[in-house]
Amino acid sequence: MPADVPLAADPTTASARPRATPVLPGFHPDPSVCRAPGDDVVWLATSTFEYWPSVALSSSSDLLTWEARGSVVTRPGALDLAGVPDSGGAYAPTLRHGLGRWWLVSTVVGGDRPGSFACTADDPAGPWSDPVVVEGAEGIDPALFFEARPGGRRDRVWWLGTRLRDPGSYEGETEIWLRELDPDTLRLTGPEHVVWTAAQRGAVWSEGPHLVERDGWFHLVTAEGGTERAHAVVAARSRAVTGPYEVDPRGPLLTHRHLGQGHPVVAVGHADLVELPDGEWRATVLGMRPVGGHTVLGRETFLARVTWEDDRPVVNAGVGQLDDAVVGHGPRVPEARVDDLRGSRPLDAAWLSVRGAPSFAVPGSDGLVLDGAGAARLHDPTGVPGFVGARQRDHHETLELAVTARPGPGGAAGLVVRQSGAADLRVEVVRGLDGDGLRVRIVARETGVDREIAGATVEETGSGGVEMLLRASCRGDAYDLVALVVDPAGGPPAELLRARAEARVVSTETAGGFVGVVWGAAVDGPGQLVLHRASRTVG
Ligand code: 6LW
Repeated sequence: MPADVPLAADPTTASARPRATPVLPGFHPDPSVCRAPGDDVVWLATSTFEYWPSVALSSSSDLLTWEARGSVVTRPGALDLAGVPDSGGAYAPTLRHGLGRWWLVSTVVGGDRPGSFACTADDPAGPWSDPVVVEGAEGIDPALFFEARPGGRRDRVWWLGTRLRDPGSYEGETEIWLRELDPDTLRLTGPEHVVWTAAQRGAVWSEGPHLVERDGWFHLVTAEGGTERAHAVVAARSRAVTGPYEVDPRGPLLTHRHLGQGHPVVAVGHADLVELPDGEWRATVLGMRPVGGHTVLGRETFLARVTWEDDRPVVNAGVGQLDDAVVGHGPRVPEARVDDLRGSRPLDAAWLSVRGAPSFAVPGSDGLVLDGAGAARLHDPTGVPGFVGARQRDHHETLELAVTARPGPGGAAGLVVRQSGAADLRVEVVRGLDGDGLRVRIVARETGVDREIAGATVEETGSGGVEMLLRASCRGDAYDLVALVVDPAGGPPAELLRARAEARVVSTETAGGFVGVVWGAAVDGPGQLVLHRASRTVG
């Protein structure tokens, strides 16, 4: 057959096309996975960047269904996120068990007190120690490895990090270094070993390094290519922790960069490996699911199977890409959540704030009271804005807030679909600087510039504000934004305003950064917002 005759589409291949859905949908990047010896439960940590509390934890016994288990850093003030920019803050963590304890290491990037830190806990469910800064731990993406000494005691602790090469021979050239860590003083000790630059010549950003020991080999699993479309997981191995590491000659362990931008899951990389009680191995990795070229959910956590051939890891053997069938995962619809905040109920662990604890949000009998007097303005680049939100988890999901909005002069209060301080969609009630009258408006904020797409005046009710239902429904490539006025007489709420905004506005591709949409309630400037109820439904 001449080479230029197009091959007929193979229907079996088309219908059997691998499908991959995240095991942790929505903003769950940089997964690090760990199981304590003898334990059936597996724990996973993901980065939280500028959001508070810092470093999210989840647990699972089958690695397919995960339960949110709070965060590592929860004590207000324990980690200084003041001044961290969007997508600064707590970067890629590593979660490990060693010396009879749990360890979590990560790095604060940007802000007043950047640097890598370590926390420990007897139980990963907490309490965790406050973070301790590890002096001299340069760069980002720290990892730990507990090496057995000749007598068998696994008490030699290695700290791995990744940093820009100085001088580098090209932009984005990085190196992975390791040094011993004194587990009592949390100080680095002994000589430094630079063990790795990149698998592929010219590759940028060797990062997310993790060390795994198996049958006398130390396997270095690391990402490269940058966390976007060229992301990849690569492997190397050595007979000694300190190297030399020999690159896996079979090429990347896992990547989707060769599958084209139209593939449903892109940017696949940043793996961590775990051995299960039955001797099977799994990898957690991050990936992105763009719709029409735009990603609103950020980087999500996926699962893959790892087998070993000739003492080298293989990911999803026979398939070579993420595929639910390999790990027995089926697409799952995130469950609906209703947070009824009346009766002085506090927010649960699914709720996040920006750059610090939400001291401006106080539980009250009528709902959670967000008071603008105690918060920075919504788009303030350094302070803690009056915003609380939860991760958007699905491309087809609705957030509905039942609120009483009482903005003061020049203030706003309402619903925010937040990708960053420069990119959001809002349905908000505003009061002019003269203090007279309320307006409801729908705003798309792009590159730091607000654009009102719909607006209407609204009657103030007796409480000095207005009771409303505010709704954002993601429909894949767009959001429907709706404001309804609640009838004080108990009749059905009346729709006041509705507009459609492109999801592009709050996508990673437009806004940049490493997070996904976190949506919720905000007070911006003088005034209050009482959040009575927040519901998240998928479909
Ligand atoms: C993370 C690193 C990375 O620490 O970006 O590009 C950082 N890759 O692995 C944020 O996830």
